[in-house]
Amino acid sequence: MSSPFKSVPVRSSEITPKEIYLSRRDFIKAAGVVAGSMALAACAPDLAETTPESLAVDTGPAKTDELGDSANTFEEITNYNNYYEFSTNKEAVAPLAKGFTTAPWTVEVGGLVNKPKTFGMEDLLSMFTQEERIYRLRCVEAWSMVIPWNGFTLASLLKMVEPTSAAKYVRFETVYRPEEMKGQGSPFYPWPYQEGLRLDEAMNDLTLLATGIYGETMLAQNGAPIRLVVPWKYGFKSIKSIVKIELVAEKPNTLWNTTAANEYGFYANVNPAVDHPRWSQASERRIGEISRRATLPFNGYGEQVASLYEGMDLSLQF
Ligand SMILES: Nc1nc2c(c(=O)[nH]1)N[C@H]1C(S)=C(S)[C@@H](COP(=O)(O)O)O[C@H]1N2
Ligand SMILES: [Mo]
Repeated sequence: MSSPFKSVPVRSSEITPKEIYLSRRDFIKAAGVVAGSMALAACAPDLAETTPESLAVDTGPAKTDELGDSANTFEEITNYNNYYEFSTNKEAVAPLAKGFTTAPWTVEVGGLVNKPKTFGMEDLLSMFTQEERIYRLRCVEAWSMVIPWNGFTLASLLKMVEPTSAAKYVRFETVYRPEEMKGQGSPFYPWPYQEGLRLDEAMNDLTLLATGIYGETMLAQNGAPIRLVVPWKYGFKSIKSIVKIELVAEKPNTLWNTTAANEYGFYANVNPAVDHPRWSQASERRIGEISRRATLPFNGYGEQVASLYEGMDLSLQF
């Protein structure tokens, strides 16, 4: 019926700022200057006034994932986003999300657990070890990035609330705040955004609750203050701005599965052998690269997660 993940033409007024600072970044690279606010101020004082906040972030030495792929830049990660609550236009999300209220914030964890608890963001940041995880993110639309997240494992949170033996799935819910998120006025989607995982997927050590990127507090466009990251699944599983986590007995509904069940499955494991009904999933465009690269089964994380799906027909798990 509706057309999920439609590509919206980008107006030049939206492209311009990005073009400016991307080319500035190239200039900085070419000049062999370490990206940092001091260096920028010294090299390009005339442009300093228009410098987006993000450029002041010192991303430190180059980061790579375990396959040797370079992390995308902070600018790329924070200016090309899927977040339908704000916009269906990836370049428009960052400006629209500016000023979104992320504090105070609580995450209610309950359902089939012995010790339900509502956590304040401060608790989540202090009670759980925050680590860096450099993961590939593969969108179902066939673009990808490498993102250095900061966060903690979902498993550590779930262990604290003690799921009962009846709990088989985990359901996640994004904040519902249509005053601040104009996209939630769209009648085409069943708001609030919901997602779900099987309990063993949720307990896998790769599954992260992310609170930061490049060591900086998460920005609104990336799902501040806390979002899920499931790196072996298509990006839409990695739900943003979570306010509720519920342990349940039945497979939960998800926004995308409800919207177009034939296009977006519950499992949504990255699988180059199973095409989306409207496009190939065999290859992808890594943001910042010119030629396409092959998509890897389970997005390259098969060693850690393939055993979760033993006996399942993966050709059906689009
Ligand atoms: N609440 C919510 N979560 C969401 C989305 C969304 O529209 N709303 N988009 C998803 C999709 S399709 C992708 S690819 C990733 C993008 O994450 P990023 O913008 O941080 O790269 O977020 C996912 N989580
Ligand atoms: Mo996506």
